[in-house]
Amino acid sequence: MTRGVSPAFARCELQNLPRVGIDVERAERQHLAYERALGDLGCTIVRLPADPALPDCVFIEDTALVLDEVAVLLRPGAPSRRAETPAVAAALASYRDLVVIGDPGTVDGGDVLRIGRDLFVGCSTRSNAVGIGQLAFAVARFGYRVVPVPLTGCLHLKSAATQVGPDALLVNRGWVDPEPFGKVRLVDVDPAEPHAANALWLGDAVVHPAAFPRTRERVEALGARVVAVDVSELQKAEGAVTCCCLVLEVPTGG
Ligand code: CIR
Repeated sequence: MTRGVSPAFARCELQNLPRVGIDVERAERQHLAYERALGDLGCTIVRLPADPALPDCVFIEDTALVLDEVAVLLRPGAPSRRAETPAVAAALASYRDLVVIGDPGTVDGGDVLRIGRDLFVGCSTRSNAVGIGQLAFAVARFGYRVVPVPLTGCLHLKSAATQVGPDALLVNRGWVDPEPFGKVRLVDVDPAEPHAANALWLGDAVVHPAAFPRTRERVEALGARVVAVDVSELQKAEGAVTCCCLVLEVPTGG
C-alpha cells in the first residue's frame, strides 16, 4: 500500500536535515519508479490518493503497523501528520482488524522494526513511552514482544537499522547500539554513507537508495539481490525506502 506525493510535499516536517528546495514533480516521478520496482518484485500496489493538506502523506509507513494478525493504527509524533491516519485506516480495514494508539501515546511506524515475533521500537522524538506501552499491550495477545531501543542522531529506528535478509541487519552503529537485536549478522553501512541503513527487504530482494553504492556492495556481498532506486527528492524530506509503503501479505487464490 502506497500513498501519492502531496502537492504540499515541500512543506514536509524536518528534524535533522536543513530545508532545501524539493522538486515535487521529480519526487512524484521517483515515487512512481519506486512503485514500479515493487511491482516488478511481485507486489500488487494499492495506492491511496495524496492529500494536498498533508505534506508528508507519501510516508505512509508512519501511520500504521501491519502484522499478519492485526493492523495497529499509529498516532504519529508530529502533530502535522496525525490527520494522515483516517484514510489509511479506511483502506486497511478491508484487510485486517484494526487497533489504535491513542492520545497521549505516539508511535511512528518508522520506529518499528519487526524481526520475527520481536517488535523493536525506537525511543525517538516521535515515539513516546505511552505509545510504546500501548503498542506492547495491543500485540501481546498475538505473541509479539515489544523491545524499546535507545537512539541518537537520527529520525527513526529504521533510519539506523533494517533487516536485509532472514538473519542479517544493516546498521549504522553511530545511531543505534545493536546489542538489543541479539544474535543477528550485522552489516555496517559504509562510513561515508551514514543514511544508508534504511533498506526494504521483500524476501527475494532488497530495495535500497541508489545514492549509497558502497553500502550496496556490502549488502550484495551477503548474496542478496539489491534493487537500487533513486529517491533523492524523498531523501530531502528525511524519507527513504521503507517509509513509502506498508507491506501486507494477503492470502491468494480461493
Ligand atoms: C517526517 O519528518 O515525518 C517526514 N518528513 C519524514 C518521515 C520519514 N518516515 C520514515 O522514514 N518512516
